[in-house]
Amino acid sequence: MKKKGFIFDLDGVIVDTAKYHYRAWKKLADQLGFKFTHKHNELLKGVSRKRSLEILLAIGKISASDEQKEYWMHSKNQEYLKYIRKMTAEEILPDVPKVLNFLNSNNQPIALGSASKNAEEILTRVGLLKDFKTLVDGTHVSKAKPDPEVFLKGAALLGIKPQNCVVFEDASAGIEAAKAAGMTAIGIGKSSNLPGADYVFSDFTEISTDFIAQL
Ligand code: B16
Ligand code: MG
Repeated sequence: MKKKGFIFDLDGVIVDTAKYHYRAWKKLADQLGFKFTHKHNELLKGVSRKRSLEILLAIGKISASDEQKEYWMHSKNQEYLKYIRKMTAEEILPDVPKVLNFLNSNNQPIALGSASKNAEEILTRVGLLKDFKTLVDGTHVSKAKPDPEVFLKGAALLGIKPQNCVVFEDASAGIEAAKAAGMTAIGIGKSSNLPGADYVFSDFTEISTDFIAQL
């Protein structure tokens, strides 16, 4: 198998942390006195914490000082961490270990490319940290997806040219970022939500190792 770089998004690809983000943001919305629905939560997928708060406050038609926003982001994250700290390997999405093991046993380097500042904690909790050669997360990037920064940094750290990298993403902004980086973009989810992806699968159970080997 030809050497390539493989870059995985975290939330929606490796684990489903969107439900925990939802509960934590909903608690804040409840305190602020407005409704925050599952449909609203879709708008926050793949988006940074700061941008998520801005979207949430726009839904509630609330304006606030930067200091107040910092405080709300901190308290939301404290609430989110309560859920994260209870995560186990059982929450890894189906067949993700199959793909990671296949890549590692074929000496294909793997990076994480996530917007989350909690990425290392999550991978540690579910026992997958050892599978990654490098992590690029929300603590390392200044420009959020759809900017390609997160994936270009991942490629550089893997020492693989962007055109030889493959990205797995569940968010449309992430697919856009991967394509802007000149990479092969594999969407995980519904093709109607992931325009521009080179391939789309509903989850890793649909991705065979033969398919990965011929990429
Ligand atoms: P945190 P990903 C993203 O993860 C989530 O999809 C998004 O909903 C969240 O706001 C963002 O991480 C930041 O997360 O508050 O933990 O820094 O999909 O890029 O892996
Ligand atoms: Mg995601």
